[in-house]
Amino acid sequence: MQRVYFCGILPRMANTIHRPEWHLPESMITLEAVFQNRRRFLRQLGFTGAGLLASPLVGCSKAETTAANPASGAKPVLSSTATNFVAVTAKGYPAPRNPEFDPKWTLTDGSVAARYNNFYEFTTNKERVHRLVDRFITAPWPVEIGGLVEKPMTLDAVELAEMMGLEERVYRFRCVEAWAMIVPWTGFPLRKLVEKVSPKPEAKFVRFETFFRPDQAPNFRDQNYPWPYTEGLRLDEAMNPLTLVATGIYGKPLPKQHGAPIRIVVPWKYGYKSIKSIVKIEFVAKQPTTLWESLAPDEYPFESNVDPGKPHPRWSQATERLIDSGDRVKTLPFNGYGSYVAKLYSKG
Ligand SMILES: Nc1nc2c(c(=O)[nH]1)N[C@H]1C(S)=C(S)[C@@H](COP(=O)(O)O)O[C@H]1N2
Ligand SMILES: [Mo]
Repeated sequence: MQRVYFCGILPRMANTIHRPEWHLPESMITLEAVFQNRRRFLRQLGFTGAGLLASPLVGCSKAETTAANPASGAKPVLSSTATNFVAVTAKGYPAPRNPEFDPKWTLTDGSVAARYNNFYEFTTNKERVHRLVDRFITAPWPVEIGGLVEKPMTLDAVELAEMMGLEERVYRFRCVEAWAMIVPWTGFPLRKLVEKVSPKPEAKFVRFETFFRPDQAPNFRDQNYPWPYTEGLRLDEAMNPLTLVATGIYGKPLPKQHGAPIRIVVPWKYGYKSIKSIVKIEFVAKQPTTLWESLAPDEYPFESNVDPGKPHPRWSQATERLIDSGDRVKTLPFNGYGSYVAKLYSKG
């Protein structure tokens, strides 16, 4: 048996043994390059004042401090990738927070979330993704929306965001590996986009596809997976008001490691359903094949709703670890979103 960190035993594709790679803590890496980058960027914008250089560019948005984590007030953080700098000029940011999704939960530290990512196109090592995204080009970014619809369209991710309008929502996020975070996403409900393209009556599922550019992300060549990464939802899941098309996080456009420039967020399902850096959205009649389901159907089935009572074949799903505090908390059915979605799965 051979193991991969997230997705474990891969019956058909397994030909590599993945071991964890331990890295120097971020604090031991020189910040000089980051500082120079930032200076160059601000100069391009015509800012030279020292005052500006002292302000944080990456929102480290702790909504509040807690007893468990008393030192978690807003603290300045230097960005680890040049990507984050795009944020300063982007239109529509920060977007107004939707009061329906403004819970009084403590947000995960944004700099921790930006350095702990699953993005297998780059590497299977969550702590290294943010350092491997430099060659990834995220603008321009045409998104093709088609299949069984009356009004197919192809437009740039930036135009799409402008057309749909942006809002912010704080959501819980639960990876199948039993880690979790609470983050503010910026985006718009997928439902709005579905209505714009008018699905035909035969359309029953939505299929999503990520970019496939071996010259821009190293793991396309290194890992023998059935690329590109694909995912899917039933049409009623896609239409649920919770399903978000995200273009930003922590009040800024998505950094590359979080799936720039456009991704899906499905908060009641395991994280792998929340597909990143989407190039294609297709309406189809049959349940589409997804990358993880094709690799290990028993472990990563199509539906994949968060369920503490249903263990993964190789580990319990009863609890989860918050990535910044390390606190272990109980996992909730549908990741706490049962009032929105349980009805989608009740028979009769
Ligand atoms: N294209 C693509 N999308 C992806 C993944 C991936 O490897 N490639 N990983 C998924 C998994 S397993 C998780 S947990 C989330 C992680 O999102 P984050 O890095 O923004 O926290 O992205 C999901 N979307
Ligand atoms: Mo995940």
